[in-house]
Amino acid sequence: MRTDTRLTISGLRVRAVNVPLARPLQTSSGTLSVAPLALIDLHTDQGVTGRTYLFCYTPLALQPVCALLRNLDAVLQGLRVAPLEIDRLLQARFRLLGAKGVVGMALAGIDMAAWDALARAQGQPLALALGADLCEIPAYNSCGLGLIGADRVVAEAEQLLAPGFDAIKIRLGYPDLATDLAVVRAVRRGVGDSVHLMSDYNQGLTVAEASRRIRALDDEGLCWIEEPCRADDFEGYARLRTEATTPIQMGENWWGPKEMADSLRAGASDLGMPDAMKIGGVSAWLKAAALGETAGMPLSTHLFPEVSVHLMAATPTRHWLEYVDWASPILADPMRIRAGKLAVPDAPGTGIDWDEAAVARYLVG
Ligand code: SMN
Ligand code: MG
Repeated sequence: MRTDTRLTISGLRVRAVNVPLARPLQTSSGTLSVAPLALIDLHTDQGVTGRTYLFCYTPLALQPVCALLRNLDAVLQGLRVAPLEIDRLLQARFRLLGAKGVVGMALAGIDMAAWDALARAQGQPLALALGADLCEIPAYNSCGLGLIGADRVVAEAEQLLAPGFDAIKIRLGYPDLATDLAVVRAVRRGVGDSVHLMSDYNQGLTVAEASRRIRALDDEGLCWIEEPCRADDFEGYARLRTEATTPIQMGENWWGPKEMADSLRAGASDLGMPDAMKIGGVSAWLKAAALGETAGMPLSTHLFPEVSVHLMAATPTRHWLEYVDWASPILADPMRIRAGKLAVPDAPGTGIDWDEAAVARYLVG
């Protein structure tokens, strides 16, 4: 007997939550104390529901993202759950406005929810539905080590390693290079040589200042230096790359595979870390993974560990998964870390289901 798993969209449910961060994060480009999340439930006539969340960075953007998603409800009703076709249609619909920013976020959310629904309808984890297999992905803990100063970083580094991680990310971009160096050296002395240390400037420096600091940090054994300066200055990055041997990492601000391709063509970075949302969802991630493969570039993930772990399983040049627990309080089954790795969950779809009591607690619209 053939089981028909074709799905038709019956509607979107969109909710806004501000989830407090267990550990507020100060970066060189602003402090994060809540995770403003747009929760999407994509309902189908067949009773299957696809789910995802969007990370809106600031509560100021949360309601606009939700409002746009709600406007798209009427556009989506009755369409087949065919993410590539939905994307084609919505890209055309937003051609005149452009599909970055709030629009790009909404489109990525619809794509991720649609892929979740497709995988659930097959009773398979998303990784399997993409043709990849269940596996374990090495992860670094990114839940802390904001700009808290050299006297506090060692204790926090130890807390971040405690669940079994062997890799953590340090935020840099203190007022002076001496403090950046003092922080990195304090963490290294505190945690030992075997721990992988990533670092992230969150676009805080000019190219000239980045050049000075990157050269000074070159002997500290960092896995990478991330976003030293403005993320769209590919030429500046290409220059910086030649000035030190520590790999330069960027990608969380690539809006779509086209910007990633431009960045690769400019030779802007050694490593790439597309963001599942800004790159455009699951469909676009697969294109980004193909670009990474053809360029021989190791790819890591940015935020969204729940969907990203499936995407990494389907990424030929997979490198590190960024672990953050920011959505965990509202998830029925938050991700579990085993010996510093995250396993692709066995549940159908991405494995995202809401803890409705927690959602009700943090609901703001
Ligand atoms: C980051 C991303 C989003 C919010 C705060 C900090 C950071 C990272 O750039 O890569 O984790
Ligand atoms: Mg970053």
